[in-house]
Amino acid sequence: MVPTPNTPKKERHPRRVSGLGELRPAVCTWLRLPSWSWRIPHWLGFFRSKGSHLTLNWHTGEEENVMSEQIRQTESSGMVKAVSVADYIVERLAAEGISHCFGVAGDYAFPICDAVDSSAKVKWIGCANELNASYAADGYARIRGAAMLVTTYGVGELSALNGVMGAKAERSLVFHVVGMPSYQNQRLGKIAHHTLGDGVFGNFVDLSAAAACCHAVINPENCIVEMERVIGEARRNNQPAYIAVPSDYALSPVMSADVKPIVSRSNEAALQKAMAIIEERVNNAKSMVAFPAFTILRLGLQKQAQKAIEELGCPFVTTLMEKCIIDEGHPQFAGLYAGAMSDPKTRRIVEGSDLVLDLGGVNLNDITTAAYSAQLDLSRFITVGLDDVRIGDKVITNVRLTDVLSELAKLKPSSAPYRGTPQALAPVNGSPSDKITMAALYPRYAAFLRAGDTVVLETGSTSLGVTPTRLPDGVGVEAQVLWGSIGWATPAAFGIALADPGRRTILITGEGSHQLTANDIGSMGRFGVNVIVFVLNNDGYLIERALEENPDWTYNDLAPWNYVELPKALGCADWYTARVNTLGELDDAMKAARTSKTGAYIEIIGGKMDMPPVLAFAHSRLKEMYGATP
Ligand SMILES: Cc1ncc(C[n+]2csc(CCOP(=O)(O)OP(=O)(O)O)c2C)c(N)n1
Ligand SMILES: [Mg+2]
Repeated sequence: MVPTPNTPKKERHPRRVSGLGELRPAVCTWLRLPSWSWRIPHWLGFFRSKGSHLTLNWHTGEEENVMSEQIRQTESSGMVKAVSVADYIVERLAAEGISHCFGVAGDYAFPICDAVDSSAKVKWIGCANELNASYAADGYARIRGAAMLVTTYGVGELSALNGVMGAKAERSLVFHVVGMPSYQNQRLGKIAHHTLGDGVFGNFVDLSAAAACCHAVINPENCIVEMERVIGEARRNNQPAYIAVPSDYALSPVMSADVKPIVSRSNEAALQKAMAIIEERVNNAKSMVAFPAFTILRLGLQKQAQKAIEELGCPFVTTLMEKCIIDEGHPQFAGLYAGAMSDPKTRRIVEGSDLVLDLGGVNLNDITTAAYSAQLDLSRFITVGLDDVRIGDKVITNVRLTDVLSELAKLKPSSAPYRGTPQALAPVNGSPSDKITMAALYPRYAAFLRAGDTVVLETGSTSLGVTPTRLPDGVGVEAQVLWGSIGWATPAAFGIALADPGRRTILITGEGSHQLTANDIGSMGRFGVNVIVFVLNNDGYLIERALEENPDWTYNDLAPWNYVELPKALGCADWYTARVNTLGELDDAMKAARTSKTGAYIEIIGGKMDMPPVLAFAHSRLKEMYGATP
């Protein structure tokens, strides 16, 4: 059903009926669905395990609300109307806690776009391009636990791949739904647009599937089974799933299937075995430190991890990837660990502990270890992965992270709990007429941020400056440290803000990164998302200048945009905007942005080579970082 353009959403569905009760048996019979099929989403244990991470209606558990009005549609004759494959997919993903769908429309994807636009539960969020949409979906998934991204065949899905692959690397669950040419045309081998002109239609499936942890090519018969399979697998790994749907199949009625949702659970015996070893190691450890990993954040397990750490009483540290995962003012917080760039006390605690409890699989990469300067003995690690526990050479499988956290909270080590002295917020220095230096800027960010803010950090010099700075309690931080694709933060901030309008989203980006995806500032305005944006304009790619012997290569220079004018040009004429050259101007702009009811956009003029200490350190370790032949 193609809605009439510009018709208000509700009026597009005059045939919807409100009460499912009397229709349900008929629908079940018609679809030959067992009556419990209506309960599928309720059975998904992860809904409940997300706890406060998700605040969605389906928490109330009203059966009638589970499958939306899409499924209740009747023909004007009063007969129950078929549920199309596209409608089923949208409704099934809505039941995963998704209420927005990011994407760019295209003809092969029209049936899916229509199903979203017609859905009472999922709102279409058009982005300026598919890369932006994939970044926005990644941001959204980090907050909601899952996101939906719709792109069209070939040209659309391939443009999204970097963002989806980044979500895979960083463990963010994006359902990437792609509309394919019709099965009719595929079967006939027709030459069609968005193909290589070879009559082959499988060219891109493998490429897109590589960016996911699982994939399915949907038809009416396999739809229900395949949706449960990919949802189960994507949840198990917390990584993207790729779902390709030929356009004619998308409109076909979905065929019934006898299927139950797949819920990952620990094997009880394996869990007990793992816990027995962990308990023994914990009891015998003279010193122990916990590393809550970024996966805890992605799975919404912060409270559980905090409880386990509090019961264990040990100090905990974070890498850049877990900044503020638990408040930095927590008495057990022992600092940010980044190899040789750590505070000496933090370094001693981490590198000197005879037990390191890695909760979730911390990622020790070149960035988090400050150019591989960490000195960690991995034989002292117990690594609790999403689905297994590694202790030395032993791997115990089928053990879920959430269950290990619950069990850890029951251990009662005899040693006295660790109590650190929380680092004070850095003092705000400088006089109003001073130029803006990075040394003066980072403490100002810390002073500006407050509980209830989610700060989104872009790859670049600023994030390396902000992360070592103590931030106030109650501030959330999202960054793409491992994948590190510039341009990510602007659309990710958009997705994050949409996912949780109860918090204020603050975007901190360099101007070089911003140039890749700034056009979706327009979408922030369009959808009324009031992000506060800080753009550091330091005349080029500073981080790149620092990571080379020669800072003056011309490829690190940029077209000199008039950044402060962007919101106006992109449809955000009511936003607060300012370009600031001095500390006084910056302080005033920060105050105005904080009180602004609309979005705010501040262009900060910084020094071309003014970099944070960690970047200067990396500059001194280029050989270690990149690996040079001796
Ligand atoms: C998609 C992508 N392209 C290129 C890079 C390489 N790269 C990393 S940081 C960076 C420049 C960032 O510059 P800017 O945002 O201005 O931040 P600054 O370091 O200047 O503060 C580039 C080009 C990347 N990480 N991702
Ligand atoms: Mg720059």
